[in-house]
Amino acid sequence: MKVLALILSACLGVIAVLGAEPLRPNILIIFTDDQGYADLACYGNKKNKTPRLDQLAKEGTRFTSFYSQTVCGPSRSALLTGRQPIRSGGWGMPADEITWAELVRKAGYQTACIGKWDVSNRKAIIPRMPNAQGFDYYFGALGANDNGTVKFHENNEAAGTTRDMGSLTRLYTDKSIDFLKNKRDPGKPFILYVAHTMMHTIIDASPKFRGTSKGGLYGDVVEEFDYETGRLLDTLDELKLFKNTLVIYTSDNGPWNQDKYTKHKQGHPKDAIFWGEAGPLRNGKGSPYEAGYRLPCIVRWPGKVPVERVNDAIFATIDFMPTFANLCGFEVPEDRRIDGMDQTDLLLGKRETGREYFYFNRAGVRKGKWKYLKPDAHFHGYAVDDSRKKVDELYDLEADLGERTNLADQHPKIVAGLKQLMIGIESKNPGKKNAVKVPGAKFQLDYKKKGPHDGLRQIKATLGKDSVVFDVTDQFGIGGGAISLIEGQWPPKVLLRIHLAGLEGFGVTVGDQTFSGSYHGENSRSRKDHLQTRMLDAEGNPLKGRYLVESTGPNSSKRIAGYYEAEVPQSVLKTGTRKIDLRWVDFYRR
Ligand SMILES: [Ca+2]
Repeated sequence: MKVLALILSACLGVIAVLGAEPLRPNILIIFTDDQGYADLACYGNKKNKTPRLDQLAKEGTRFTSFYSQTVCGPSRSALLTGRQPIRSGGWGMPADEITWAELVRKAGYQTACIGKWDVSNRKAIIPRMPNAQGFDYYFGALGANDNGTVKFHENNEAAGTTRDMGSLTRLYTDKSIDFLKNKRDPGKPFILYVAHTMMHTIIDASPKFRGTSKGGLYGDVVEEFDYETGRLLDTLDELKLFKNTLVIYTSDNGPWNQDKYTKHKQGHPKDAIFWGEAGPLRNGKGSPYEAGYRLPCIVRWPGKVPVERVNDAIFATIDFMPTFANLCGFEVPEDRRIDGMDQTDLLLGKRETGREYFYFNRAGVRKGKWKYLKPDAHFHGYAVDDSRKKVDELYDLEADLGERTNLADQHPKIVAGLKQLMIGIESKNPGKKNAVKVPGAKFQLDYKKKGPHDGLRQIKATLGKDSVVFDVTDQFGIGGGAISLIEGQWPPKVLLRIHLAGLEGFGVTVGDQTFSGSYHGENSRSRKDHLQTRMLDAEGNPLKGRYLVESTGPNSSKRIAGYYEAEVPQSVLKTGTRKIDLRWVDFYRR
């Protein structure tokens, strides 16, 4: 029976490994420019008709707490690298940033970028252009279109100029279709990243759409984008790529809806309405209020992503890197801080929760329902809200999505906690200048000071070259504590050593996953939440049995020097979580 159990558990182990094989879908990212949270009918717009994107939402999941960034360049460096713009550089993204395109290409994918690049300072600097940053094929404009002109590049070569802004949505769609039909290698999965120039100033629609919507020229542009996106989706059907293609539609930042911006901008077609919709959200592009960052996001993957689902979990473009790593089968870079987390389970409907927090560039942070903005929160000039007092701001986004009632004075502890969280996020990234060097890490160790009993209780950290060991001692035997990473990144090996005589209860919570290292009997390894825990002597040699106690007579026993050891799975640490919570119970507690 014992042998059978062993074979069974070995088989389960094999099945688990097979189950973890990457799914390797094709991925199509459709990224609009400056399109607001509420520009689409399925996000509440009453004027614009967007049947194709509304249909896409029915065929997949519509996210309602999805965050990009607040302006173009930073939004793109964050999307491409999984790193906050304070690390990934925005318009000035350095050549040594690592994009998911570089990594997925090494994992056997073909990659293409069509449209607006905007992370090479709008210049033709070859090491910072798409081909050098992981894309096998590129066609588009390196910068924006503020002056009504766009210069194209095909791969690294200049490829003409246009002043016909109304032609761009169709052109980029045609180029995307051409990639799928004529340039794609059918032997490889692909990621196609389509970054439209519309609805960025100078807006325009093609003659077929101009003057046709109820939303003025801006509405025409939105409706043309919807139509062209439909044409691209039809191509997936036509090429039988519908089923195995994960489609992600979102926008780079919030809409134009500020007088300072829209009323002074020159050069639009006569009588153009230059105003996007943010629905219930405050402010717009360039602002750290919700309308600057929170964008529509629709994800479709037939048979995988739940249909007709609306989900309010916190999800962000920075999460694409670790999510693609899981789906496509590559490792995220370990020599630098990655801010994103793997959202595969959220996409696949295996969980409904997302990020614990989201950081607003040099402005604030949201954790759960609470959003904090610091007094000198960064706003781009046109987004400065003159009615804003420069004080700590705290909003309850569940009760007050429009960020109207500042609760900072009522909740000083929450404000203090969010400020502390921001300090951790904004801490210097030691890996950036010297990417080869493994950065140092700093931890904050907290244990429950007040328990039902007194006694020594502590957590000690020992940082090695590629590892960190946390030694937990507890004189009484029942306790808990937390390990927080406040600087740097988790080393490749994170070990917990619990110095108790008989570890009876042992819980480890990392992010939103809880593991049990408790004794579960022989079949413990088949438990999904099992954390393998070994019993070792003082020299680190494995010991058999269950307790660090040996019998010395009928009624006497003595303690064996040693400890219990468990390794925290890297898979959960890679999700970007920065905290490990611990609980322990000693069988021999006093
Ligand atoms: Ca933009």
